[in-house]
Amino acid sequence: CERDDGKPFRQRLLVVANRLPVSAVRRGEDSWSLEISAGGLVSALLGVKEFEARWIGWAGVNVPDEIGQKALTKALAEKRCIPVFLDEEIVHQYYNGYCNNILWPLFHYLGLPQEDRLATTRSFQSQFTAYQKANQMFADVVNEHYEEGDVVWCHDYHLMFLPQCLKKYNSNMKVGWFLHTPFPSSEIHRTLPSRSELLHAVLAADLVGFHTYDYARHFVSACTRILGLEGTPEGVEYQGKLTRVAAFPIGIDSHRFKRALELPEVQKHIKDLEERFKHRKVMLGVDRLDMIKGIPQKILAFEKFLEENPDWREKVVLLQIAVPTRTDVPEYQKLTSQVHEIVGRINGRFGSLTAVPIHHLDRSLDFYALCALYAVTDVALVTSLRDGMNLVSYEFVACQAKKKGVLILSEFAGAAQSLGAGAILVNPWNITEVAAAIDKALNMEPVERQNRHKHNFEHVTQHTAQEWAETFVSELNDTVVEAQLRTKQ
Ligand code: ADQ
Repeated sequence: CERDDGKPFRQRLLVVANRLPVSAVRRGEDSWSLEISAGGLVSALLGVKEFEARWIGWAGVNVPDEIGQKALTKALAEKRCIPVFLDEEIVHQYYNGYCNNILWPLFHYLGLPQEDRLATTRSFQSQFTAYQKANQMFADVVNEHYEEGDVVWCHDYHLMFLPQCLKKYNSNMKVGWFLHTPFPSSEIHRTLPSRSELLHAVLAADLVGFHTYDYARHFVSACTRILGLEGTPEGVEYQGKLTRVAAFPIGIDSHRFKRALELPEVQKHIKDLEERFKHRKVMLGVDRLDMIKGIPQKILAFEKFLEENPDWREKVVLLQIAVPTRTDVPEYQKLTSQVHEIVGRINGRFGSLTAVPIHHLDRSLDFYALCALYAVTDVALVTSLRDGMNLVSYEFVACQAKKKGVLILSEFAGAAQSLGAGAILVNPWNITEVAAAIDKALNMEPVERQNRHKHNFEHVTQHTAQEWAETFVSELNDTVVEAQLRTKQ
């Protein structure tokens, strides 16, 4: 197998994530159409030239019949993807239940679901069992396709048991695990009934990675306090070996945004938007509609700003683009109505016959439209209550080479550690503080804007997604070699 430039690949890389980077739609008994869903992880790995990457994951559809499974496997193979087939019950218990109802809120400091605490506690054990079972199903598929020398990179909170399952099959497999969310303080992790099992399972990996040094430190503290293990600056001593624990901050493919902004169709889009909002400053929010993104808090802060600054009412607009996710979960449905209600109230209160202060869209935007929006924005508002990293803040900075707009960024997003010096950092729970930050951003002198932008732009263009992936995989290779040398000594 060869790379595009004709050189041989250094190694095979098996990327294991809950979802494959394609969505599958069934067109007939044995025919499928596939659509690539370009998320952050996909673009990160597309840029990795040294490794021949294969994806293993769930295709997001229930395929109960053998004919359908065979046809989908064949179609996916052309995209170097290998499916894990999960039935509806497993998806309900493992994905909707344990992953999204328990681990996701807990890792973002939102605790267990409030209204349904007792019901959740009762169903906890069956969801946890399904979680282990699903992880074993992923491990079976990885093991079936594994070849000696491959590197296996497991992703995210859905697959915390995977390193342990894989090492049981083959202790020589090179296994890394990376968490895309925060890892919370050990005091939060302690409340989880399966706290120890999850830590043991992750520690079976050779390398454990997080977006920030703080998350890595929380993980090591959880291992020392809950499991009584020895933590070192390098990681955790576990069963006679060192499990390396480190921070690997993700980035974006900034060139992709630069190239898009040069396209005539994107330039046209930019001109149209500039014409549409020519007498107003544009503020922008782009988020998945999720509790962790702090969308209601952001809008309330904007309301407070308008309340305190009547002169700005006709001169500023907030564009909030929110992609609906997990729409079948009642808590997410409630969040949607809450956001609609607040937006309606504020537009009724401060709008006029010719202009409304907030444009709220409940949908995803295509890549080019998103780039154009980033480019015309004066102030971006990222107010996550917690966020592993937050790539929207990076994407905004990448598209601001001309305008040099201001980023208001939550101190609880991982990105605050890398873009903190150029952004205005805020506590998203403090609406007065966020309103004051909006005021500061809209009135900022050009020289200060340029200096702040320069700092962030350098970071975003130098610490790319490709660098992130290559650093992780190289470190994983080195960790295994060092461990082998240590055992020989
Ligand atoms: P997410 O929670 O999905 O990712 P984020 O990092 O901001 O959050 O990435 C979202 C991606 O979706 C961005 O590429 C953005 O452009 C896109 N997107 C969001 N809203 C959109 C819209 N309305 N239309 C079109 N595209 C939209 C998780 C973690 C993060 C972590 C990433 C990567 O929660 O903290 O940064 O993984 O590790």
